Amino acid sequence: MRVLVTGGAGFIGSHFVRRLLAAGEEVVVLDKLTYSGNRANVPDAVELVHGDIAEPADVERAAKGCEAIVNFAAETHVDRSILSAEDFGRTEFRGTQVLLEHVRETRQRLVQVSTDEVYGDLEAGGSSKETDALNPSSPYSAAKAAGELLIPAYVRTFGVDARITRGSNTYGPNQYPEKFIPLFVTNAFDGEPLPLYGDGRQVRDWLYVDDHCAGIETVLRSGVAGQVYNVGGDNERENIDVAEKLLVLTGADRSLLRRVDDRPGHDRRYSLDTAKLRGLGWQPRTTFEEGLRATVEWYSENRAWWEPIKSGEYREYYERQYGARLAGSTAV
Ligand code: NAD
Ligand code: TDX
Repeated sequence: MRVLVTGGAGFIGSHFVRRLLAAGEEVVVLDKLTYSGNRANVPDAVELVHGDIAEPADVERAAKGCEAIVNFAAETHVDRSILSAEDFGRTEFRGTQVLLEHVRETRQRLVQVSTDEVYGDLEAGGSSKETDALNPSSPYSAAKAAGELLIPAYVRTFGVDARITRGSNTYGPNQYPEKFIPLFVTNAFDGEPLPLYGDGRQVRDWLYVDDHCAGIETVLRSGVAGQVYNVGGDNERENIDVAEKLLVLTGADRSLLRRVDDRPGHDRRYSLDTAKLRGLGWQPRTTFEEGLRATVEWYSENRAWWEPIKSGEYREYYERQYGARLAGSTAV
């Protein structure tokens, strides 16, 4: 099979590319190389088309000869969507529509990589099922939901073969250091503060990147057109618990952990019911302990990957996001 992986120079997309190559498939990457896209994530043997999923000509050029498209391309950070949401709407809604118009013509299979955040947050107890209503609460998750809603419409109206995955919080090597785990790990290595939002009792369901990719591959190969599949780690943790584990694994001093002002609209808890995907033979295989250890080890051994990232544009973002927060921070 020849597969177009859009957003394949990012975190999860690049792991998916390597997974398909290992399975003997042919891969093409289409990526806009935004701040989080990184050529170094794409294996040399893979053709990288520098372009935008919201541009029909770029999609047509990259998708030529492919049987399927797996769409990872997105603006992916909730905090950035709160600072400025413009690119989120364009890539997610316009970009997904361009991909759908393309497969409407070519009849290629499309897998849309979405997120557990489209369900909105849940009280303690209970998990989101694929049939639950979408109730997003951040500009990021609202954009993801808006793009996703086009999928069933094109399936019903034009009979395209499109499927949706909704993954939970993913972690592992190559994740851009704006997200919680790589931010805390790299800051701990540099002796910089670890900014914990609010009371730190928010719950995320952590999923190792290989397990997320295995779930997407299962949906690509064995899923049913028009269907949605949750991909969760069955691994719900409070942020404070994850932060404490990272302090131990990095050997950092506890005094680095700082309580800062909360994220506006901060979702309290996500939880996924994964029975449907498990019914196709998938299950998460990496324990949180193994996955976190491997992740911390990777960041420790690959400073050359993340040190250049933490300068320039990143520093500007960091100052906007954390400058005032850290100035007013308190001990945890
Ligand atoms: P990432 O930010 O590391 O990668 C996103 C990639 O998309 C980058 O390479 C970027 O250059 C590219 N991109 C952005 N806009 C584009 C455009 N218009 N055209 C082409 N390429 C574009 O993000 P990630 O964490 O790897 O997330 C990948 C996908 O998985 C996203 O759709 C995200 O919503 C979803 N997801 C992520 C998580 C998570 O915890 N990281 C969980 C569930 C779902
Ligand atoms: O500095 C921080 N301090 C902090 O306490 C950061 C960056 C985060 N947090 C908290 C906020 C969340 O409760 O940690 C938790 C995880 O935060 P993020 O890594 O920003 O992830 P989240 O907002 O949960 O969204 C992620 O999971 C779903 C991804 O970024 C999305 O792309 C994905 O769809």
